[in-house]
Amino acid sequence: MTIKTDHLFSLFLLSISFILPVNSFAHAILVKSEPAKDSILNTAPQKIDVWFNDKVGSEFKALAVIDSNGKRLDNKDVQQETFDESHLYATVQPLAAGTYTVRYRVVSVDTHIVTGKFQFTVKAP
Ligand SMILES: [Cu+2]
Repeated sequence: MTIKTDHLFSLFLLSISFILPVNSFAHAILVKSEPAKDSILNTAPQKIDVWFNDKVGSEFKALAVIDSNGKRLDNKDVQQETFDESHLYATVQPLAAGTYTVRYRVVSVDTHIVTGKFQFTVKAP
């Protein structure tokens, strides 16, 4: 009985060892942004910054700011911070009051493409 249970347990450990490294090995996750997710701002931002939990690839990176009508208002100038490869930023055109969606796409160190979005709102003056 004990032997059988131990055997099952080692099989369990073995299967976990195949699953865990995939998730723990540098799959990029957005950890911070400016403006913050769902924030309400008195002043329109001129720049959008996003930070991931690990460095991301320099290729295929994308950052877009879209208004509620679907119009793109970033300057299509996404940059990666030289000394912090987990940090991307882009400048934006003057934003009127309204809610904006930020969309991002990056390549993780584990080669997985990660996409996501969040919103922020600029208050009417
Ligand atoms: Cu991954």
